[in-house]
Amino acid sequence: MLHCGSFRLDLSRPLVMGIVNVTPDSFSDGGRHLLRDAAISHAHQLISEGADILDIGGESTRPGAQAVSVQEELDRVLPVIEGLCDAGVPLSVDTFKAEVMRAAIAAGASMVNDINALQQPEALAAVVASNAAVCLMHKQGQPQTMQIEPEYQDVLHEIMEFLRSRVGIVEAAGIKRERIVIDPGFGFGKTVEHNLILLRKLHAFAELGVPLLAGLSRKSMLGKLAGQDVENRLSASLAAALIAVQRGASIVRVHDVRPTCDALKIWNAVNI
Ligand code: 7PJ
Repeated sequence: MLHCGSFRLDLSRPLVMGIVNVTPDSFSDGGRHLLRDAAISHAHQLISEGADILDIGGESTRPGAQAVSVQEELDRVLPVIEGLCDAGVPLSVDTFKAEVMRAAIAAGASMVNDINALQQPEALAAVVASNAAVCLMHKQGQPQTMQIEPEYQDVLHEIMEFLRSRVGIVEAAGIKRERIVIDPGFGFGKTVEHNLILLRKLHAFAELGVPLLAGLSRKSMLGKLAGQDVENRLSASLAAALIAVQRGASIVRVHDVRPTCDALKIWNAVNI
């Protein structure tokens, strides 16, 4: 069971986290209200398609993406969280900024998805002071430059040890294990080969004793492997999600909720 605010999520079956981007580049830039309304209606759509959790983000962290200010990020995500806080599924806020975490939790978010793994002391304090769950993700470098020349001696070992250390620190700070999820951070300062090693050896992360989240949906490694641009990566994304689940992922973070839920129904039926 994952303790996620007032929710208790049963992880005996893989869960689907649906991605809700509240960024103007994802929609035609029609202003603040249109952005909010589009995000909320997209979120309701994902819930109807079977999303178990929604991950709401106001700043793109894709390779090379532009940074946004705290105020801009708050202006984007808070109205969406407020609009969805009674939607019946736990809301995760995808942010590395402590101010955004605090405000999002106060507005009803019950999970923090931090690509920076709560390494900022104020971010750690913000989650400690709440009952929200947290996803601790590994990345190498910063989103603007992380894909330039990622380097590891032993990618699996380094990421396992980073996450082991973060789980220890976060637990010692007062966040109980039942609230912690880890994520190797596919594509965050990793070459295709690094990502493949991580996916191949994903089972190893079970040793850390906390649930694993995998985010592979539409990522460039899939584009490179399948020879598809970002609009045509559904099949590759479904294959990747199934492989991740088969190798121990408890949560998959995806754009395409309905197809992923359908694929997982087959997996579940075989794995009773
Ligand atoms: C991830 C994420 C991921 C977690 C993004 C994209 C890039 N959070 N946020 N794991 N990816 N926890 O979706 O292509 O893999 S943004």
